[in-house]
Amino acid sequence: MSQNLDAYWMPFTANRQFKQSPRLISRAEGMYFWTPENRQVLDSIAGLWCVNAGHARPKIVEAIRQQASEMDFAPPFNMGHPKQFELAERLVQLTPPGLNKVFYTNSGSESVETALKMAIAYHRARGEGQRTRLIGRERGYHGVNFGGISVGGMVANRKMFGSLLAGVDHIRHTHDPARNAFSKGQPEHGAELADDLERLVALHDASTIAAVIVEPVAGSTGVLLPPKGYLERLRAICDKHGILLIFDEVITGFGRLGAPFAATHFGVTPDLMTVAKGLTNGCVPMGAVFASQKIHDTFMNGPDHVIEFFHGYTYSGHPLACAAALGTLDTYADEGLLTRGATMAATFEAAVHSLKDMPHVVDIRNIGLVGGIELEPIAGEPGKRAFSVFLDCWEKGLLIRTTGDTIALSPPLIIENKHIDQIIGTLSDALKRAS
Ligand code: PXG
Repeated sequence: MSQNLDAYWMPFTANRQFKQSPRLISRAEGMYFWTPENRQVLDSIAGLWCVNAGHARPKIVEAIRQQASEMDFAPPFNMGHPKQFELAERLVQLTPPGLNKVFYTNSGSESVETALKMAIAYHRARGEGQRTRLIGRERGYHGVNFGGISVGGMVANRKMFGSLLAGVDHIRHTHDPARNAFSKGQPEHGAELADDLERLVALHDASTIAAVIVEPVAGSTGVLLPPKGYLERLRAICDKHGILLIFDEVITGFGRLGAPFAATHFGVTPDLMTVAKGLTNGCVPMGAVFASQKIHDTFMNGPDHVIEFFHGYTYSGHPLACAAALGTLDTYADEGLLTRGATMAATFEAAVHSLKDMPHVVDIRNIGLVGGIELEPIAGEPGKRAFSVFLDCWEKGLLIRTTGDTIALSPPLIIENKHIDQIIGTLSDALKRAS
């Protein structure tokens, strides 16, 4: 390796391990990456749950190219550019009914901060300024900014960073392998875990709680599905107590479950929804918060010339991101990708569950085009076994993702049967070799 790797401090990476044996990718197309040495690697994780239409799609590439030459930047405050409005109009055609306002951000983490701030400010604007408490869920992942790690529930992402936001609490997670191991799709048991919110209402009083944030399907924390009836129950408890429900759809948005959003798939509509990733097919950083008309209108109450929501980013609705998102939505529409996952789900489910009897496998979970394969950890060395499978697959031309000892699969929605066969074949060989 002639390139100097010293200066770059890599995110969420074991830097020293990486720099001893670097893994570089330098080109991508369709379902594949290529290394600088031109070795082909199948992408079974859509980059990082984001390249839902596959890599280097012509309409997206062209949209970015054109926009870069037409207008590079437009100030987002007090000024607008046509594509911001066009994109918002297109997006609200896809969102569940009622979520018809779009606020732009640049990442999932920023979407989460924006939604949390909106929730608190909304209650204040309607005269319930004491509703400031935010409720997350154990094992939740909501990005890496302070609000997100405060409501998040992954200990490694929290413990190094001090006391975090005050006034946050967590409901229990829904992972219950004793009752639900090897469930296909939504597990049978655990709807009653939503009642844990009632416990926190009894403890803190509903009048202090602004919002609850959950991932409809948790990805980063190991592919955790909502038990049947759980999300409906959470929605009902929020309604009963005037608490806003926020769905973090950064991973589940844009076709991952076989419907445009998890909210669409499960038939449960939140008050606020956070997205990013698949919004631009991962091509240009962008996120968004979808808000209900009611929340939006509550802010529109002061004098006309006064800013209603003191929040926004220099790059909110960046022209390149808007162009990429429009090219992405065109590609999704042309190829029916936002529902293709539903067509492929049964084949994908059977393939993922065929790994059941492989060495070390203790649970398999799936929904739409998401698969989670959980391995028994090596005693005293959590994460090491799954990471060794990751390295083995990489050597054999397959990119997977691991979190703890769970292998997560989330392929581009253009996946075909031959790719599924390659993923399962490579993975099963690696599992047989894993110590
Ligand atoms: N919310 C959810 C539900 C996410 O999955 C974020 C927020 C933050 O998005 P940004 O764009 O700020 O990274 C995410 C991000 C993994 C993995 O391995 C997943 C994410 C990020 C890094 C790793 O599963 N999701």
